[in-house]
Amino acid sequence: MSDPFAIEPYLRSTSARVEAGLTAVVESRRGVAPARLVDAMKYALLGGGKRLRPALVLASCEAHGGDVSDPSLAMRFALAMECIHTYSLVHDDLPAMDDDDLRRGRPTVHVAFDQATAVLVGDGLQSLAFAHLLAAPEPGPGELARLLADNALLMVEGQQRDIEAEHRPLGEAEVLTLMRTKTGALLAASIAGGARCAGAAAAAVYPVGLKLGLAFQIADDLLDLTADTATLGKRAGKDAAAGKATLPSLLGEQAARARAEALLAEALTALSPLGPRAAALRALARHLIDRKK
Ligand code: GRG
Repeated sequence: MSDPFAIEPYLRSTSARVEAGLTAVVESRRGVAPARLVDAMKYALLGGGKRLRPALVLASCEAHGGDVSDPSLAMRFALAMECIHTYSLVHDDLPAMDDDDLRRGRPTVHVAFDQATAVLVGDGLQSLAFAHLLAAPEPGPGELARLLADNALLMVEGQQRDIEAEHRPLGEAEVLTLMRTKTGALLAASIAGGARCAGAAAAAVYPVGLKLGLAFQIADDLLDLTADTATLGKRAGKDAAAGKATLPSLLGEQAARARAEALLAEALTALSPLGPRAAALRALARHLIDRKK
């Protein structure tokens, strides 16, 4: 049975709220920090991006019966999460890493500004994420900050695995570890953190988030093979050209797609006891692998 929840309007409305919040977070440095850095952080944070991680935070909090209003702890965590994710994209695009000139349909930060500024934008966004989260008046930001820090660290470790994989072939188990850390960690932390904001145990939800994180990365690897640069807003076909080990390259496209579907089905089964208030989370979970960009 298909879920009747309309995911596109939900994403449009959460994105609008998240973008207003991100604007306020970065503008809080206006007049304090050098204007060029504030402008570059704002350029990185706004003007594109699907905002899937903040949407997962909010949908997971809602699914567990929590408050997702604009001044809530969940929104604070969602904004911190998007700052961390954006920092990782800015650094990943640098010439020393993936050397990309296009991101979210626009020139990357080091192209629009310069490399030193892009390094500082990433560093600044990371600090801003924790400063914003830890300024919460509600109890509990410390635990969420720990969750965010642990998973941001896993992401960095995953990035190192990815770099090392350019020089040697990986087996399936190693590819899965790479995917779990580089990509899965932040998605899992989004779902676990959202649940925590509602008073649920983050550890109970994290494994479901990891399944969805893996499914998301498989979908991303398939899109890299099948979608075009204009649709993706980033250069398509780069992973295959670089000979990167991905699940589609190891198993073939069909088997990889089937794996993503199986992971989604397992996650949806785990979420089913949450009932109707998890409709947005379930629809988002499906969207992670059905998306076209
Ligand atoms: C440089 C510390 C450091 C980490 C980099 C996120 C990352 C780790 C690298 C980006 C390259 C990549 C393909 C990562 C896998 C995760 C992923 C698909 C990120 C893109 O996420 P989306 O599609 O992006 O949610 P938007 O732009 O929509 O926010």
